Amino acid sequence: MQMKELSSIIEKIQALEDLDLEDGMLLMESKNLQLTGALADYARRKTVGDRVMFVANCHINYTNICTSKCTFCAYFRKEGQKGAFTLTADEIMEKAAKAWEMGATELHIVGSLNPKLQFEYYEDVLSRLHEKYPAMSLKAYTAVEIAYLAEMIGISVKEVLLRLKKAGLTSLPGGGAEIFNEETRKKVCPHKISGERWLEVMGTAHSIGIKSNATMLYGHIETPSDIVDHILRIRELQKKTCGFQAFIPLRFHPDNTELQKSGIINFGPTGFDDLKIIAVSRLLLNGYINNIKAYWIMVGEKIAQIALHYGANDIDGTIMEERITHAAGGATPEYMPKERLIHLIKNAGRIPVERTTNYEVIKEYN
Ligand code: V47
Repeated sequence: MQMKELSSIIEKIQALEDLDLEDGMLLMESKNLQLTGALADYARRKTVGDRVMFVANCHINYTNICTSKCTFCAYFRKEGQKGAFTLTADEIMEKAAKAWEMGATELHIVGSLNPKLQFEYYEDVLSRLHEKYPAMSLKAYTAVEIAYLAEMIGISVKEVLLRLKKAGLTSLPGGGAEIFNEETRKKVCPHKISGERWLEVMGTAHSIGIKSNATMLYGHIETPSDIVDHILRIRELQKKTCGFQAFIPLRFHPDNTELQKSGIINFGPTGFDDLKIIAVSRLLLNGYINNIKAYWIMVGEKIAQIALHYGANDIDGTIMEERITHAAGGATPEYMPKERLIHLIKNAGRIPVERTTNYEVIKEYN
């Protein structure tokens, strides 16, 4: 596809008009990555300028015992299986103490659907953390975990969220969205809540003042139209709630997953795919969700840096510990010191800005 074929899109982007499904498909099918990237870079500059955000954060995965058994996941274990674990609240406090010492301002706490854990555990973890470290934000529990808790104890999603907010919850991470298309979702996560339900939980969170992120898992069996559809459904909800703070495309890692073991998928996405998805995300969401994250843990340091010229304006953070990608063959380190994040951003010609979870500026590194 040459420049001429993208010309209708160029005009729309210049006029700051919304791109639709057809425009998204044109972009997805184009092999003109440089032009797509240049358009996304233009859109990024128009809305957020040259600042690139990062956060001093620490991921804590509290359990890997899960009933969901998603075919793209290498992280989960069955109860009693080798490698299964659940952290106690004390163990989580120890990890938080280390993160605090290392300068973290955010804890990203995500687990799985573990039937042995009572609701009090989730509340207790947040309230103990919040009491001891009130200055650290608690970005915890995906929409999938929230829906699971509501069902488990028979109360509404809103009540679950209100109780967790009271205990210290700051915001929700964007995990569990995977891919919304019903047919594809049935194959990659048949036991997980539907895409509609995921969006409903997020809408409820936004309605009571809890911001969240949104993600999309790409590079498995989804089609280009699944990608465009997924992003546009997120944009639709954002038009109503304005509650999403960032969009994070998650690069599928195939090692040790059912999708790979069954021979359905042999390879993960290429560098071309990674940059294309970042650019398309920026172009479809621009003006609605203005923070597009290049998650270095999944795309790698080099692509994450280059993605800053393809529409991304956020590079996530220091992370410190990561299990989900690494269980599936992720080869990046688990920790990136702040100084290195700053170096990567500056070296790409951008202005590093340390942010809070809710995108307030902590410090600009000029
Ligand atoms: O929901 C699972 C994905 C997600 C694999 O909100 C996999 O700031 C790749 O949501 N290959 C969890 N991905 C991670 C996540 C996240 C990460 C960083 C920042 C934020 C944020 C959210 O990881 C899961 C699932 O979509 N995942 N298995 C895999 N094999």
